[in-house]
Amino acid sequence: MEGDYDAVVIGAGFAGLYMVHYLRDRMGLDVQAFEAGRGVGGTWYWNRYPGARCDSESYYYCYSFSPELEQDWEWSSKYPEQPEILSYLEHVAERFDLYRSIRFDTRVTSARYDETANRWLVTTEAGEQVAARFLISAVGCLSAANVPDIAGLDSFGGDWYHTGAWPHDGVDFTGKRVGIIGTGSTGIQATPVVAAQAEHLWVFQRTPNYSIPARNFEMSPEDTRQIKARYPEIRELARNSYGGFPYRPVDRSALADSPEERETHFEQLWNEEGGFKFIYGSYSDLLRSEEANYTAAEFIRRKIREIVRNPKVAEMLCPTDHPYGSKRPPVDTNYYDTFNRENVTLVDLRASPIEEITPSGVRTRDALYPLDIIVFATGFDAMTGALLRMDIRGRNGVALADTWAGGPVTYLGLQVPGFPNFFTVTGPGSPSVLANMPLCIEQHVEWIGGCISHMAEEGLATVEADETHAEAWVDHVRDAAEATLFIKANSWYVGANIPGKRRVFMPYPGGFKPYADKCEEVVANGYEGFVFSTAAAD
Ligand code: N01
Repeated sequence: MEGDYDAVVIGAGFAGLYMVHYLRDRMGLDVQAFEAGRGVGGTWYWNRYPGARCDSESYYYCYSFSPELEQDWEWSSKYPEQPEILSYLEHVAERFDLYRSIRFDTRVTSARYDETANRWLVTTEAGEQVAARFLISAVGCLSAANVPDIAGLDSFGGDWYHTGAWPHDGVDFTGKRVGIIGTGSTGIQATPVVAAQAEHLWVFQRTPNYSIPARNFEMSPEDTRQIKARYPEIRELARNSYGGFPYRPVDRSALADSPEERETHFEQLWNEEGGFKFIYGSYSDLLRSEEANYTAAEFIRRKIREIVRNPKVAEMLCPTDHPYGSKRPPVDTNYYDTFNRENVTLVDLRASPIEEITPSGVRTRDALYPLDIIVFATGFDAMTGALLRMDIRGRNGVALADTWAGGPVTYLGLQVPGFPNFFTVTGPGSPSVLANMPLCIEQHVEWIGGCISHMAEEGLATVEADETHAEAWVDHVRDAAEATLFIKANSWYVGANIPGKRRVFMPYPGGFKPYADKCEEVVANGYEGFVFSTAAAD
């Protein structure tokens, strides 16, 4: 055994960094974090693909726990690029002296709960083993890259990359024939940037997507000054909102406006605001009413037809098989316009699916596309993938993979029955990916810290989600999802992108504020739904 800690944290992205800071510096615990990457940053460490940038606005896609940090850090633009967000996280790690508590280049492969000792035994890829009383997963919701199992990939004579494991030295597309597979948020960000470099780009599209222009801009000193002066109000707005975004709540149905009024409103959002305001700051029922949603979807389809000059290509780009926003809405810079370039071709995989990858390129049912580089923008085994790639075993050696065989079971996305003293930051069943991630992370970290403090004050040895409460929570998440249009799409929210994955709606769609209120209510009711013990094996 190479260490015995109060807590082991897995991951050093937004979640892991704050978890380490909170437990170590605010609570005085002995904490060790493990991180598979060579540096901090999590998703912002791995996703270095061209065009990678945040599609939430910088002024709220950041920590709120330190007013000094908030005031000191300067964001260059509304939607900063990946290197800038990574610098921010490196700055946080340095500023709060977190590096000394993180072991890098160290992948956790298994964690087993030893009931007699009340310890989690955590093993790394190199075979090192440490013990800890608390095990906290901060592995992120979108960190297990999904490279589709396409016949012949091994035989490909060119280079291929997954966007979520991008080479640190970058990739030079100059003079290359490039294929991008996937048109989710990532593919949509990468396409215009790769197109500007490559000799020719083929975009392999299985499902067309609704993308909203980012309308990015440089932050002027005056923008920054105003935001910094308003931070308490901005954070308050975010904490009291559905999505964790600091937008004024809109209480109007899209159907309450006349078609002309709606058009004016959508035009203003599309042309001036851009980004998530189109969905979260426009009308209150876009994700609840098919009729209301249709008005937004039609508006976007009209825009696509206006922008893309070739009517056939425009039609191929128009989504028709799912409501707007039922898949995570992408935000772009010049995505649709890129299909007006001579060197870009859209390939419709619905009409002609990929059959194999050959030494020279991608073969669909109808054609062979000779390529030098293939970019897989094919997403992630979301929410459960990174957890299940580790062998996590709770009481009686039961594997998390078995407990979750029918889909993830958690109470509030925080704990799993049968896995004492194991917490998941933004686990399945929490708002996480449906809301502003840094805010969701802070709320979870502080809740977990509060729970551990409570245990110390009361002399409690273990905490564990009660099975009945966890099952009721899973039912509640499902019911909440069924009241929305989210379930109308084959998205990664339901695991549809991973062949064989059980179809379960994983994030909590009831809203950040109601969720945070529920977490507080649980505490006020003596941690209702959590079971504590004073001795480990009672
Ligand atoms: O992944 P995705 P992503 N053959 O799963 C296609 C976050 N993010 O990396 O829709 C052919 O959304 C798949 O097709 P289909 C954000 O939360 C944040 O783009 O399944 N195609 C789809 O088009 C986002 O939602 C930022 O039919 C295949 C694409 O690949 C999440 O990450 C930036 C295929 C995958 O889309 C994931 O986005 C970027 C196959 N076998 C991403 N398998 C920020 O700025 C999959 N596809 C914060």
